[in-house]
Amino acid sequence: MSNQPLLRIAVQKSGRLFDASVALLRDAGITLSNGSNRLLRATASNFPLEVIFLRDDDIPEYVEEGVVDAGIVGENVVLEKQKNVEILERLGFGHCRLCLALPKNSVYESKTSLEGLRIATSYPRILSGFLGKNNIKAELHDISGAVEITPSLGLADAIFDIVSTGSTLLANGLREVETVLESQAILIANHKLGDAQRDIMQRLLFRLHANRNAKNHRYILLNAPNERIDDIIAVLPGIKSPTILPLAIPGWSSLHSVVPENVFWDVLEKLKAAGAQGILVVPIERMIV
Ligand code: PRT
Ligand code: ZN
Repeated sequence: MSNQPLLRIAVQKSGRLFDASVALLRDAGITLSNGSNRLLRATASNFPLEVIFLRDDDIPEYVEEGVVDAGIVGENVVLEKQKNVEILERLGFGHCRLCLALPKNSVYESKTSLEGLRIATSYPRILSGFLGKNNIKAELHDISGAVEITPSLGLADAIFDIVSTGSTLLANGLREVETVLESQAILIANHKLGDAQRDIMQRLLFRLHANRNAKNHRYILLNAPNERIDDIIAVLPGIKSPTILPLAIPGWSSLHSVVPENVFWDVLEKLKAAGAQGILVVPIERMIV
């Protein structure tokens, strides 16, 4: 290897975030070619990046200490570890929430119902913060796994744990009573990145933003009689203004525009009502705004 500067990024070695983290880099045009130590690290062949595979619990500390420059990890882990790292980006995968749950037949009226309970969790710091903020005193049991079964074993009255679909709670006869934190995978970085690493990070972020914008938008093409163009433009929330091209048939035009994904069904209905015909909606590969 040359001694060209590299950005070292930590990714979960195996587990729920692994596939999406690797896909995020791949979609940013980064090809990972595994070196000799293939289980621990991989270097990119076409971008100055080295990926170090770690347990997610270790990532915040490694980033804080500068062993790696950056990391992809759940926000829940970053907040629990209380490491001093910079949060650069929410990545849109690994969504979950940290919730308090009680046996389904127990009484729960408000947060004060938690007073004096034994609560089992792997997230004692986040839980203490929540209880402290609400002036609730409870007995915390710090448990590293299988938190959901502790109430049925008589070890706890409540749990504080990660929930995604809620089926694990249901299977253990528990019900969610409070959501304390909404979490997703985030990109974190060391506070004191060198100039070269910061530049590489900017290039990576540029690519991630181009992909995210593309995913959040659709390209719309439609035909319309010229006299309807003003009405149609009025319902198009385009990035700037739509492109208008004449059709071979006199008096008709083709309009092209970019529409946010979350509103495009509404926009389609309005376009049709405004006289648009032959509407095409296509995905966008990359989008730089
Ligand atoms: O080995 P390593 O330490 O790296 O991994 P890990 O076992 O600590 O973590 P892992 O791979 O389970 O999760 C990594 C991250 O994924 C978490 O820190 C969260 O940010 C995120 N995430 C998203 C989840 C879930 N969804 C999730 N559902 N983490 C855990 N769960 C658990 C949940 O606690 C429950 O026990 O999955 C189970 C199923 O959830 P339900 O609600 O869908 O039934
Ligand atoms: Zn872990």
